[in-house]
Amino acid sequence: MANIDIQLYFIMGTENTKNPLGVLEEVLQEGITCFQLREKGPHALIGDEKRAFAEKCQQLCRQYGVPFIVNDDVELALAIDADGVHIGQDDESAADVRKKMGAHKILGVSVHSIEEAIAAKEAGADYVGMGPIYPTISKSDAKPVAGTDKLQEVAALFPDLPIVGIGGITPENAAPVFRAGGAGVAAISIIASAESPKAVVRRFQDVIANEMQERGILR
Ligand code: TZP
Ligand code: MG
Repeated sequence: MANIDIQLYFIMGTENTKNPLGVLEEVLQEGITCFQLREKGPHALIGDEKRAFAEKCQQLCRQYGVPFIVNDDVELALAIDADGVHIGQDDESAADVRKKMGAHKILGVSVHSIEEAIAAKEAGADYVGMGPIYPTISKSDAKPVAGTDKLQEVAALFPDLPIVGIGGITPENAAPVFRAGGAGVAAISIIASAESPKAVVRRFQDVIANEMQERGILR
C-alpha cells in the first residue's frame, strides 16, 4: 500500500486542452498534489504516441515530486514505471491490477456504493474516487449525479480510506466534499479549460486551507 496525497488531484488528457503539457507544468508549479493521465475520447492518442505523451507528463510530475497515475492502462503504467493506476468498475478487477502492479504502486478505484468501496478496499486500493458529485461534461458515460451523501456514508464507515470526490467540482462547490469526509477533490475541465489554470488551482488551495483550518489540520 502506498501513501498518497489526493487533496488537489488534477486529471487530464490531450482532449481536455490545447496545450496539455503547458497546463500540466503550470499547475504542478502551483501545487497540485496528484496527477492522472486520462487519455480518452475520439481523438485520444494511442500506442507509441500515447506512451511518448505519458512519458512527458511523467517527467514533469517527477520534476515537481507529484505522483503520476495512469487511468485504465495497466500495461502502459507498468511499461513506463508510473507511480500508479486508476481503474473503474468496468475495467480489469482491482485485485488483478494490484497483483500486476505489485504492493508498492498506487491503486485508485472508482466506486459508487458501500459494497464497491468494501471490495476496492479488500482488493488493496490506496484510495477510492466517488462521483459524479455534480453534473459533468467531461465523462460521457458518467453515472447519475450523486452529491456528497454516498461519499459521506463511505467516509463514516471507513475513516482510514482516502476518498476523492470527482465530477463538476469547482473552487466554489468543493467545500462540501471535504465536509462530507473527502480527503480531496479531483477536477478536469475547470482547470484544463481555464484561461488561467494556476488561478483556479490557487482558488482551490484557498478553499482547502480554509477547510483544513476548520478541522484543526495544519499543512
Ligand atoms: N468520473 C466521474 S465524473 C468524471 C470522471 C472521470 C469527470 C470529471 O471531470 P470534470 O470536468 O472535473 O467534471
Ligand atoms: Mg476506466
